[in-house]
Amino acid sequence: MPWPAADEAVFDLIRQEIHRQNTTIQLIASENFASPAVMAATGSVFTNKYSEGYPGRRYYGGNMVVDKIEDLARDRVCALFGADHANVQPHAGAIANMAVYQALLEPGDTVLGMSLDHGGHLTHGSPVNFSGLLYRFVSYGVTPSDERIDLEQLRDLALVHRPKLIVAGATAYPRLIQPEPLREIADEAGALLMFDAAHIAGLIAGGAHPNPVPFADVVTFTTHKTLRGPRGGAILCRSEHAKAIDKAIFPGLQGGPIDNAVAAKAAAFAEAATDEFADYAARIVSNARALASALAEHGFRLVSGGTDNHLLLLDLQTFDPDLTGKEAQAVLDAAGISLNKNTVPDDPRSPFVTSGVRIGTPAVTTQGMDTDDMQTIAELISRALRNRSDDTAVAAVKADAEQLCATKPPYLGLEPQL
Ligand code: DSN
Repeated sequence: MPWPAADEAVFDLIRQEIHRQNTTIQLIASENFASPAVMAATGSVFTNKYSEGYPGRRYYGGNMVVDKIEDLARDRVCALFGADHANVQPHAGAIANMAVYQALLEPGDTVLGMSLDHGGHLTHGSPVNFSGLLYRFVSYGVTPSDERIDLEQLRDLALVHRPKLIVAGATAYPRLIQPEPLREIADEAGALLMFDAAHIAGLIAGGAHPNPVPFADVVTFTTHKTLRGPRGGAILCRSEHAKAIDKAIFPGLQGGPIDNAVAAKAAAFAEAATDEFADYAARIVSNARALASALAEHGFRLVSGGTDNHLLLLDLQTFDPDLTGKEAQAVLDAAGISLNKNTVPDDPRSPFVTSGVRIGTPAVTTQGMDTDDMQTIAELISRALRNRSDDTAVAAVKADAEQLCATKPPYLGLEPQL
């Protein structure tokens, strides 16, 4: 076939990104390194197919193989989490959440969600997001004393506002979320319960965190975070909601599914069902705990005092009142450590500046780093931030970060493929 020659401009940038991922430390809590099987499925010929509809009910021809891959993905994810029904077509977590709202709510309905600055997500009712614009969200948060979800406040709000839906789940909350008390509150208030498990889906699949599926009406998640699959979303629900959820995704919100992503999701769901993955999920948590204690020893304050999951939130205000999350992120980028600025509960600074940073261990755990490496990473973070006005000191941290990564590079020898 007369294919065009490899596009060197694009391939050169792919090589640069492979180099960046191999030589710097990836601590963004929502990122991971996908496996060769997931990468191969993502880059497969399923990218060429259009398949609006669902297996056995498509609008276009030629979907005999696509039907099998989507059925495989649905069966595998239902078995993984013990769910009645799955929709594996959402292009992203935000669209999965949007579909649940479209399926279960009318515009203007009242919903309870965790506020963004206490660890929630934009789609949990932020006023600048479709969720806050279309629905009447009421926010719950964490207690000022222990910075854990304030279940008493949540219950009071639920009984006063009588929401149609309670949204659980978070993007920057370092503690375990027990689904059972949330179900009890939802039942008491006559509300449905949605659990957004985007961040912790891999921890749940690996048995490190409780499974919300038996307690929630609907569970949404992304497949690329702790679950270590391709970019995308998925929805699990009780059978009674299956029709409405499927209809909300297609034709409600999306056209054709991204079938190469569906194939890669199927690959990731099989990987997540293995004993090796359960061991991986446990190591994500033990690494996060080790990193949290080491950072505390270096003088950082941890929101809620530590972590039970894959992430920790550093409140920089006591470490150095002049250091913003924005500056810390920039300094650490220069030092070969990638993480993100993040608001801390009741942050006096804006979400673009912030007083904290969020740090996650899913990616470094995938590349084989252990609790000793977490001590090293804590030392590198501390050294870079303490010496942030000294370019030579920051460059020395970058060299040390590169040396650490060289012991466990995630993508050794990887080359872009034609
Ligand atoms: N961007 C994701 C995260 O980092 O948590 C949430 O959508």
